[in-house]
Amino acid sequence: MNNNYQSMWKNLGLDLNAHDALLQVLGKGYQDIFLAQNNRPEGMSYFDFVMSEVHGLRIKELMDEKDQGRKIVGSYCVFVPEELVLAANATLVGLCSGADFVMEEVEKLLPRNTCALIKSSFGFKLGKVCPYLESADMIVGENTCDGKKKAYETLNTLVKNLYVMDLPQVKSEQGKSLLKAEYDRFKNAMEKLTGVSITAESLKQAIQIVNAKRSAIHRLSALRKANPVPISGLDALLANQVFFYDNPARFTESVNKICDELEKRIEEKQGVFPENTPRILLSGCPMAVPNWKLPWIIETSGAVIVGEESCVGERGTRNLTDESGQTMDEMMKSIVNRYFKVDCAIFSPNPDRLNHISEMVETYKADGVIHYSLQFCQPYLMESIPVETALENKNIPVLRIETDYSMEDVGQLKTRVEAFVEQLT
Ligand code: BJ8
Repeated sequence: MNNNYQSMWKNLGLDLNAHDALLQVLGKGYQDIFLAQNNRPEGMSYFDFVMSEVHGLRIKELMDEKDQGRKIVGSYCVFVPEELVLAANATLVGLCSGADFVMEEVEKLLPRNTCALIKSSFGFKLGKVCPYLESADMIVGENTCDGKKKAYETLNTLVKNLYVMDLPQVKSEQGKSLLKAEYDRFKNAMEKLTGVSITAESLKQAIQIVNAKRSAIHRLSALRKANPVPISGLDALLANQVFFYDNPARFTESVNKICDELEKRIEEKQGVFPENTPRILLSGCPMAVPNWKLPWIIETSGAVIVGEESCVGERGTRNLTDESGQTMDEMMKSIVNRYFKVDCAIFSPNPDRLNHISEMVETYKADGVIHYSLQFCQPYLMESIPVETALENKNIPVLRIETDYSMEDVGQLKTRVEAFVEQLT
């Protein structure tokens, strides 16, 4: 990565040596996992570029935005509505992290049996290696699982700009009212942060921008129904991950460009893997960059991933916000309606998720489901059992995986995944 960024990283307070080490690992992982794939769509070169500059050019762009008075908001959850951030003339970036860092330091603040996603976010803060976190003018936490809820209390002692959003845990009318009240409070907080009043016009425009981004991802997902599949699950996951970092309009354009290419590939029956390769639906916890371990194992074990039932995937992008509202009240209501449908495992009960998994199996013609939970993630580990039962009742093969960010279990996971794939052929 360009040496010119060193002073920018230094000004952000990063630990340059540790950060260099992280970039090296990231670069090597990307090379071995993504660039080693065959038959990739040409359009993926855009995402290769984005990833090569994910701590460079993109951060420089954010810094330029800040110089022009725009605020940067960081978030750990898909419940933080990008529409309200954009309407207040700010930029939203994802902060979840997918790699272990300074674990000894992290475990002084968090119990060992905390999920890797939370620990990793702390590691990136304590190790001073995340330019997104350091450039954020506001960091939004949310009361979702117990791990996150309690971790934000500790994070609040490490950062000066944490805002915690309360979220419902039940899909009831009271639950919806709580979400509405919290989105109203967040709207006020955004206006206070930026000094910009959100108007019906700016909100409508923001809704359209975010809908366009989600629609592009819907288009990409739909193309994965084809046999042979025109894009690998790894590359599709990457697009879903970049969704959280990139400039929204540029992202939309780039994904649509890839879709044009994939449509041609489908016409020509050109796939990344041979026709009739076993098709896997991946379901469970979100996968943040650079957590590519399991998808890489699956796609080097004779199968292709055709969909992600995950917040970095279809759970996060499934629904669009109704664009017909004209007044602020109508639009706020549409936003609440849209987000209230997100079926995160923190909700109880959560039957929609089970239905969506079955629906996705049919839509993407999956031969089997791999359910992925991070170790110590109670919501998704608990739900993995009813998910397995429901799918097995429909004669859909399921493999339940529980893992973390370390590479220690790669051999063991590969053996289990290969045996599962074998059973699908
Ligand atoms: S809406 S899935 S992005 S909360 S893996 S930290 S659940 S113990 S990430 Fe999530 Fe929002 Fe829900 Fe989606 Fe807790 Fe589990 Fe860790 Fe998790």
